[in-house]
Amino acid sequence: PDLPHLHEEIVTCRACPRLVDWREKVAREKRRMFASWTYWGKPVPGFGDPAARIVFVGLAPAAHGANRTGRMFTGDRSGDFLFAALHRAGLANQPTSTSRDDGLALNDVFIVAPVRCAPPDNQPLPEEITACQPFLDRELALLPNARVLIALGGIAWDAVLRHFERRDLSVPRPRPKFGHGARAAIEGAPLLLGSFHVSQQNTQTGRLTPAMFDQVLAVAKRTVGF
Ligand code: DU
Ligand code: SF4
Repeated sequence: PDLPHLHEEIVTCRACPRLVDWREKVAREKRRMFASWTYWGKPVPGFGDPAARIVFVGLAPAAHGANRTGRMFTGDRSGDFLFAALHRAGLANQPTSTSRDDGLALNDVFIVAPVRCAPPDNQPLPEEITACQPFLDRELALLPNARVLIALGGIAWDAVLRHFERRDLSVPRPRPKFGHGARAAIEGAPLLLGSFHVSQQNTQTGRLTPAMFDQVLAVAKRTVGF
């Protein structure tokens, strides 16, 4: 019915045996540099401004990032890149994010993901994406002001199109294709924008530069009139 209740439901989910095992094993074994942490080790709910007009759709928690801190993109390299960009754009009050109580607040932005538990090798299985889709559907339904959805990668893009279909919106066939800078304007839906994911694999190799990401953010801000 509301975000806090949905979030309680999300964090207690154990529907995917492989992911429950993995998230808890990582939380027990930890990484040496985080030995003093009590890892979150549970599903990760969305985070940000509930009145957001711009919504990011990621992939899944990182084993030693959100699976440790309990907050989307908090405590890993993807988050370093993302929050720095949001801060440059005036959408976050600080450029870094290290823990759930670090004072970070997003302005007009909310962050969700199609898979809420850290997957081995950052690769969820199709049945795990399917199992988690209702949480995405329900969380997006509880963001009444969302006008732009930014899909970080192809898995997010596909999950958003499935979400639109489940809302009986008319998604063209063949479906619009994901790419960096791709757009899908579907009647009755928020504008869907594609961006390469902010993972190290993209940002350390130059596949995704800060300038490329800022460009997508600029389109989103222009669309909502930020
Ligand atoms: O307790 P609260 O003000 O509803 O905030 C919960 C949580 O959401 C807090 O960690 C900050 C974040 N947040 C935000 O990022 N942007 C907002 O506009 C409001 C809350
Ligand atoms: Fe539940 Fe989603 Fe985690 Fe699967 S991935 S256990 S559906 S929260």
